[in-house]
Amino acid sequence: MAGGEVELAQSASPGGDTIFGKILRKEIPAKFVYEDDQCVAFHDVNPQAPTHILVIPRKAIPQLSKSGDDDEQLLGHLLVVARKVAAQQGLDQTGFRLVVNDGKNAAQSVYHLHIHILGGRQMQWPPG
Ligand code: TR5
Repeated sequence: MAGGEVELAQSASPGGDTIFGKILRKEIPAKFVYEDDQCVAFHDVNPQAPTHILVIPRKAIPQLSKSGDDDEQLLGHLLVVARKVAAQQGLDQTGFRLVVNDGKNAAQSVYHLHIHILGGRQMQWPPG
């Protein structure tokens, strides 16, 4: 099955083949603020707010809609880490926004699941 082969290829190359895979494998540098056995968090290279950090799983899930029910613990863990990182950055005092872009209409540009943590300024709603 083609989908299965893609999954196998991704697990054969830890972190997958995206730019985030290279960051996970420390092949290119990033400003890490958090690491554990399931995920890492680092500063976005093109920040859209005074604080803009990405939380990404070590598992190469391309996007939220491609995650499985068996990823439930990992997905919850990413949110817990986002909460901890936001607090570490002092954003729990003022508020912050979490964003997960999924697919073309959401303008996802890197197909390795990531949660954006944005803070340090007043956000607007609705998002563009
Ligand atoms: O649009 P989506 O939700 O896919 O977000 C992808 C995010 O990855 C954007 O906010 C980019 O600015 C960010 N990005 C892209 C690169 C990159 C990065 N953040 C940190 N370091 C990066 N490197 C080294 N290279 C990138 N191409």
